[in-house]
Amino acid sequence: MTPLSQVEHAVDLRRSVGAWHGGGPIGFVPTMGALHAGHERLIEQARRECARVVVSIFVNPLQFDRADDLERYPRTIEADAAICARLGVDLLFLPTLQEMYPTPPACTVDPGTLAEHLCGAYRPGHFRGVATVVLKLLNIVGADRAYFGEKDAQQLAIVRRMVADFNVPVTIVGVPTIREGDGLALSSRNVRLNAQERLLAPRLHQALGTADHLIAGGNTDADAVKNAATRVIGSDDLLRLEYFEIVDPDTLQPVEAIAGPVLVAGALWVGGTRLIDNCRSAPTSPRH
Ligand code: PAJ
Repeated sequence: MTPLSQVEHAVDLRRSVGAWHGGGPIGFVPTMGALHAGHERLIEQARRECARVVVSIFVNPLQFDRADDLERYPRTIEADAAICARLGVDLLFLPTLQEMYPTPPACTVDPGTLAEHLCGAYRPGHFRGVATVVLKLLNIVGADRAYFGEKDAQQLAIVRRMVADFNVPVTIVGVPTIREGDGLALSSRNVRLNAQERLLAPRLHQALGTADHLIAGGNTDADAVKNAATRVIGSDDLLRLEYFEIVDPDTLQPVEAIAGPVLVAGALWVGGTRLIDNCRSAPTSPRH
């Protein structure tokens, strides 16, 4: 196993990665740190499929629509580096704010209608920030394969489309969501949940399960499915459902009559923490 190297500057990263070209596929896992088993799953898959693996950690201010969320975002660099070393990552890219944005960018990536619904409707500018930083990172790293979690389904769909629209020479690999035993999707923000909130947090996953069951069972009326599924969340002073939508998995536009595969996605506030989750469903998919 090659020891984990850390670089801060894009020019150093390019030099290291440049020396690897021709020696097998280079894998890239972009993250914002506070690594957990979900990130580990991405890194492990990259490790299996690629000769070299680069992980980046950069808490991207451009994608935070709330200053308090950026401020409170967990930062655990030493533990993250230890995880990367354990998983056999070759290179850890830790750019500073100055490195990524020496000046505020004049050109940014507009994800268009892909950001109209789901999280995009509630987080203005968020996906512009995500797409912009991902394009920069993909250009800096020059990997053959880049790994993204299905947990952030809108992000994954936007990255896939951006890479196609801009002819970025990289294969985007989607990786299934890693969950706690009770179904809660792992997230760096879960550490903010107190004991009472933690008990309520799996409700979103339960609602998605109900939607999946109804769709698999042949229910084609999206409104009826949404109504039945969101009832599962129930009412509690600590819970506020931000959205629960059924959309086309590629265009991310709302679907009214379910005739094929769909993406069911929701955002639930549990106390002061916003959780997101989703599932892919299809009328023919096996029942749960
Ligand atoms: P971050 O939230 O750190 O997530 C990094 C990657 O890990 C993303 O592709 C995300 O979908 C994936 N991930 C997070 N939780 C997961 C889980 N429970 N199971 C599987 N994969 C999971 O997403 C970002 O960072 C940023 O937006 C980024 C792409 C790095 C751009 O700044």
